[in-house]
Amino acid sequence: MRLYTFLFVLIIQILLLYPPIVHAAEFAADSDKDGLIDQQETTVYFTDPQNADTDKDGFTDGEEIISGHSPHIAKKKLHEHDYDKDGLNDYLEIAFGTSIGLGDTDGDGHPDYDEVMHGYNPLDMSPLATFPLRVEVDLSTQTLVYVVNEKKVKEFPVSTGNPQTPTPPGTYEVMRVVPIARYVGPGYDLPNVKWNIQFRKGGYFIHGAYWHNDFGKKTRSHGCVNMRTADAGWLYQYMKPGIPVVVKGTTPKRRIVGT
Ligand SMILES: [Ca+2]
Ligand SMILES: [Ca+2]
Ligand SMILES: [Ca+2]
Ligand SMILES: [Ca+2]
Repeated sequence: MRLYTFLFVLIIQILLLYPPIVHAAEFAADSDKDGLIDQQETTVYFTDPQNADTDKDGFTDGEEIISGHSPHIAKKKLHEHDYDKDGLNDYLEIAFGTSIGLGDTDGDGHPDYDEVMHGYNPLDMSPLATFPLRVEVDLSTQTLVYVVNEKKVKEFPVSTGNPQTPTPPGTYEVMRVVPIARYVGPGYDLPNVKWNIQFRKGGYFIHGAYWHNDFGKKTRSHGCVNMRTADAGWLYQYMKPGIPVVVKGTTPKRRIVGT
């Protein structure tokens, strides 16, 4: 019996040391020779592993992924297409390593989109696996971007402080969030202002602005960062004290930016 046990253990050990080569080959197989292995095609890109040019546009699936184009729709770039319609475009899905064909890649019940926007790792079921979040306001371009794990996931047009009352550049963090506020000052009284995110002492907020539509075009404020109310509402749901807010660039001398 001992000899049999010894032989059995020996065989198991040999198998563990030298797993059948066919497994490695199968794992790395690229049946249609388009540069994407079969497993990637079926679980990540949702392309046809037996057809090198899934969308029949003359470019192989591998060429399209490398050059930032959708392998599913001709003439569309990855960031212009959301194959699984989960809110994360295909470019961001690949950047975060999620499947472009599954809305909940790690199967934890939380959609990829929600996990990424709240700063949770969509490939890790642990609630402790988090990403750094940041808001960046660019005075020069009058834009605000939301950055998750060093990737720009959303961009919005904004109106920052006018040259005589500029939004001060610097690195701040969210101090508090207030759903509805009233702003009163010399010559203005603005009630029912929604989605207020304070980032600097002295009354500096990011907030919705219902009294103009110059976002991305003109500076407008006394130092706050104005957004469309809907855009501010989107950002507000992910904001909490401590999230960095970086204000960079230069306030345009003329009030008109772009067109
Ligand atoms: Ca392939
Ligand atoms: Ca193609
Ligand atoms: Ca998607
Ligand atoms: Ca998930």
